[in-house]
Amino acid sequence: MALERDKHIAERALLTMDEAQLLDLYRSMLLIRRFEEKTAEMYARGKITGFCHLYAGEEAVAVGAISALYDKDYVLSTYREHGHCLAKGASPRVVMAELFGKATGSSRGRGGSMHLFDANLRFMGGYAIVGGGLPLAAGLGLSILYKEEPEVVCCFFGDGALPQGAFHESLNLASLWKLPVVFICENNFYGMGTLVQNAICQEELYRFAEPYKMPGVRVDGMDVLDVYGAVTEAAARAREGDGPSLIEAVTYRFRGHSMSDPAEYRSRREERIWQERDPIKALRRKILHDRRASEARLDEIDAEVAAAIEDAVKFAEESPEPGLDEIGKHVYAGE
Ligand SMILES: Cc1ncc(C[n+]2csc(CCOP(=O)(O)OP(=O)(O)O)c2C)c(N)n1
Ligand SMILES: [Mg+2]
Repeated sequence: MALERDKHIAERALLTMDEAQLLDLYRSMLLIRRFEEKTAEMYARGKITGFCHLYAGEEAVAVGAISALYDKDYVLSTYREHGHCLAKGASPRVVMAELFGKATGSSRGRGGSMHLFDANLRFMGGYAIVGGGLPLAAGLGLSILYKEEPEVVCCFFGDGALPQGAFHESLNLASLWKLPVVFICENNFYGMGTLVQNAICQEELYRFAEPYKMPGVRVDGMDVLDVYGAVTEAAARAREGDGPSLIEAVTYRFRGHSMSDPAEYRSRREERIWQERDPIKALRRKILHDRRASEARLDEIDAEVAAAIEDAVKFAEESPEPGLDEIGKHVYAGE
């Protein structure tokens, strides 16, 4: 199975996109960044409690991938899923309300940060168990085959999921049954404080595709167009009945593993190097350099996004807590 890929895929994506599409990518990444910054602030103020993992720095992966899908396609993610849920179209209001534990949240305040879910948007969670989404993605893929529908499942997981049995079992079945799944590994170099090379025998993670007889590619996870190009190809392949793919997106989380992690296992220099590759600033530079939109238009989007985040916090603050009489409801399906 070929592991090489067209190096010009991102440039082609840039050329084929119109201004509106490029600005949508910019808006969507910026919305996630501002959302995560506000989440950190609200956490520090005690408005949000419990486990909370931020996605800042990795926005190009969720936005590039999900922009390459149709609305009816399915997305699964991990506990670091605020960005994927927003990129799939969830309202920042509903996501912020969920983080606040309010009744207006996407899981009616029962799930919190790690358990966002929206069946209408086909955002199928939010899983706290490392590797937990992969078997579910394979199951969804099988249900699509049974129903003879044209949809695709896009499953995001971290580098930390690769040593899990669930990863290998899911890729094996997905390949054997030619399931329409795009597996996207967000390689941010760390699983909590452990470096990839201290945990996994094969550092080139995309090479795990080879034994499972599916295409495997490594993309620049700080370049939204590179991710978009690779997922467009993989989703088309899945939709045509040619089975799954594995995409390794190399990226970096700008903050610690969770809100309680000061990230002392990595150097400030390393963090600076990656911050210089900020995916949002990179797209902004590209748009301006190629004169695809004016600085004033981009600033307008910045202001729109800032207003949407303020509105989301206000909504979450003013929303009611779930009532005590409802404590046993919505725990199981159909209740
Ligand atoms: C099965 C399982 N083992 C261990 C944990 C504890 N744990 C939570 S996050 C994490 C690290 C996972 O890292 P990675 O998959 O690279 O994702 P990232 O946090 O980098 O996005 C671990 C070990 C868990 N949640 N589930
Ligand atoms: Mg990781």
